[in-house]
Amino acid sequence: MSERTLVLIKPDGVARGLVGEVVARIERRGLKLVALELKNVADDLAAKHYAEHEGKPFYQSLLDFITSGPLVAAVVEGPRAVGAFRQIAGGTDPVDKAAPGSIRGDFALEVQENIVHGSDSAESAAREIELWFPGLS
Ligand code: DAT
Ligand code: MG
Repeated sequence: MSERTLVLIKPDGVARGLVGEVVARIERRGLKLVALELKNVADDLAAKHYAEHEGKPFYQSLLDFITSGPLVAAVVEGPRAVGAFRQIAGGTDPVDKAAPGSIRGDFALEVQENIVHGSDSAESAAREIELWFPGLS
């Protein structure tokens, strides 16, 4: 059974020229792009996207980072797409949690500047896809 997930290539990934690299890894795994857009993110979209982290010490810094430059938002589809992309991305902390061979394990050193976002569940994916690509069929 196919599912969808929301992927962001965050401003650090775009600035470092890693869009093609990330897209290649998604496609190589067999996942399909069903939407893809380069965007400058408004404060209110950033706040809605990261609403679960409101009140945490890193929240404001996270919003400043995600709105700091263009990012790429994408909807990715395939069997177990949510888990498959989280696996490709690697754990949140690029050094302590992301394995070498994952996007974060190969390209990142800091927790905040960790290149990509992927939805963490089917429910989060549905919410995030509606936020970033309203009305996508
Ligand atoms: P993930 O992006 O792996 O789903 P998350 O949802 O827990 O991780 O956190 C969202 C983002 O917030 C994460 O990609 C980087 C940042 N972040 C998380 N924990 C952090 C921390 N302790 N210090 C600084 N930034 C953090
Ligand atoms: Mg998350």
